[in-house]
Amino acid sequence: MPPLDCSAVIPEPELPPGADLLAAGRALAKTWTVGPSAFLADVGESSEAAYKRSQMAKGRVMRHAQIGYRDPEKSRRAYAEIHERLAAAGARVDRYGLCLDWSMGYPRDRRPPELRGTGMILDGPEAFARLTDAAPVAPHFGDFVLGFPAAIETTQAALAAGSTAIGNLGQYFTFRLPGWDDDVATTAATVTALGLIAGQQVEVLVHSNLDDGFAATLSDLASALGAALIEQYLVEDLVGARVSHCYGHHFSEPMTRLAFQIALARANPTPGTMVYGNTTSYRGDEAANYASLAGYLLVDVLAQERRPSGHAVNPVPVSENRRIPEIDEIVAAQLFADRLIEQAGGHLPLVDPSAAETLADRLVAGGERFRERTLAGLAAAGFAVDDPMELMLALKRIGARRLEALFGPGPEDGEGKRRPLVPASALRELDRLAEERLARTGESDRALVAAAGLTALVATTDVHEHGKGLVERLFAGLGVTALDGGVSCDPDDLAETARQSGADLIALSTYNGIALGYMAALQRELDDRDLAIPVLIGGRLNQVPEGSNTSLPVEVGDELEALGAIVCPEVEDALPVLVALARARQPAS
Ligand code: B12
Repeated sequence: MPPLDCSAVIPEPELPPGADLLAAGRALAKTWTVGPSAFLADVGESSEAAYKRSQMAKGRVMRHAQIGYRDPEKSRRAYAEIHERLAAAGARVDRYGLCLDWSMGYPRDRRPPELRGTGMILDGPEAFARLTDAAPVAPHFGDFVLGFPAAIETTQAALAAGSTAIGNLGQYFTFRLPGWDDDVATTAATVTALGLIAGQQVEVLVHSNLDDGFAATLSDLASALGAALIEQYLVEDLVGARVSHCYGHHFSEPMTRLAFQIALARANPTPGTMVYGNTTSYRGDEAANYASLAGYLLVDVLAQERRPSGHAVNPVPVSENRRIPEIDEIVAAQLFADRLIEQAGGHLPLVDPSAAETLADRLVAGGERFRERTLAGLAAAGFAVDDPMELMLALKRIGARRLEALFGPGPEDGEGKRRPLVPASALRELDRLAEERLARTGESDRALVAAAGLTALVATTDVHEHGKGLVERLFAGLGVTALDGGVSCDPDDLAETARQSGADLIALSTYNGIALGYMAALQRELDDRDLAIPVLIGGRLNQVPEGSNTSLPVEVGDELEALGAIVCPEVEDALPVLVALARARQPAS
């Protein structure tokens, strides 16, 4: 791993100073303050953090639900209806994670209409307030606010609508908006918005979903905890606000899930926003997904009963691996959670937490080591680690994998990698899936493909990169060279890399409900370059139709095929294409 070169990472002769951006944000706090909300009025608290502390003291397990439909009226209906139906059944949802569409990340006057995804689009502060007014549930604007070019305007609207938990710092580090390359503007907007939050008269939590950020791609859970500690240094020491962490999507093993909760609560005593559902375990039909739901939720409930950390538990609806869940499905999952919490009562004495406590010790020690080594290593390489603007930009540009290779807490293995102190389950799961799928392929096909020396360009249209990781693992097992076409790659860049690399095929993974528009643009770019190579496409191949009155996405596989793509519902569906390419390469005899 080459040492860090500060001028290569930040070649700009000058960056806007972090102190000036924070001051500008604090100045905005004179006019943009936390507005009234149905939630704060109902619970009689000044902030969600204060409410969380009071519920923790009572030992009550709080609940989170995620909502956000393309149609703002449907989102408003969901806000009211879920609360009302649960209240009628004697249950309560404490907070809503409000899922803005990714196109809301662009400044309002530069939002590209063709890039509208599956999420909610709110047109200005009044629309934010109309939504949060609909029921006494804490509004958490957790996605596509902090970390994006529009961070200042969306933070202003979220505060005015009474939100006192705003995120998502994790997304800053890993998400990229299509066609937007100005990461200096994104960082400056985010630091200013952080100043605006720090300048509030009431406590506003800076939310960060670790799984949206570096944690999804780090191989060591101790590094993931270290990433939380680096964010804590950034938000608390440099900005003067409080950071509140969420984790959970990728935490499939009960032991590490519990250990991480213990470790995080020790490292950061600020109440957590929510513990996310273990959504990566949702692979089957709804009945199978109910087993996954019960499995992770029981761990989360017991964790909160043992040692409340403020995280609301999140019963994710069982349809979520197919598409955004309907209102009925959210209500069903919440009612399931309500009964599970009731039934969890007698379980605690059955649990011996000593192994999880020991693992938590290792996570905290490793996490602290990662933070110390990263900050010291960056400072030694010449980065101004006391300037939030420069520190954030440096971390984002260097990226999780390189930071872990350079400063990770585990010992080096002699081949440029580190042995994880506590291996992350998500990456091991991909290894297992690839082995299982490889075992299903026929011996003769494998031999044919391996002999052909094929090269594939593998890329994603958005942040989801596990599909890409699986394709790369499968291709490695089949003897196909997988070139890295990048994550969140624009169609013109992908076509150009295909031309320059001479790849035999493109393997594209996409999840954000923009597959059709992306494929059409990619095809145009390939045509412009006279490239006629197969494009294999997999992931979540759906889109919200224009003018849809349900806001739910529909499958677009047939339309993708009409555009010339080879649709692959499963990763092994790539095999016939590889076999055909290999046959075409054989001598005519
Ligand atoms: C993990 C995950 C994430 C992680 C991604 C981490 C990472 N670095 O990769 C995080 C937490 C960051 C994330 C973020 C978001 N996510 Co997400 N995420 C998922 C989740 C849980 C799993 C997807 C996954 O990785 N599966 C693992 C792969 C290996 O398995 P698979 O998907 O079944 O793929 C199979 C095939 O499709 C095939 N395959 C896949 N790709 C390819 C490519 C080729 C060439 C081939 C041959 C085959 C192939 O291989 C697999 C096995 O056969 C799904 C829900 C679910 N349970 O599926 C939601 C989901 C995909 N996410 C979704 C959304 C909306 C988002 C967000 C917009 C949410 C938000 N508001 O922040 C953001 C995305 C922001 C952005 N900028 O893009 C939606 C998509 C909605 C839709 N299209 O209908 C889903 C379906 C959840 C939902 N119901 O809301 N997410």
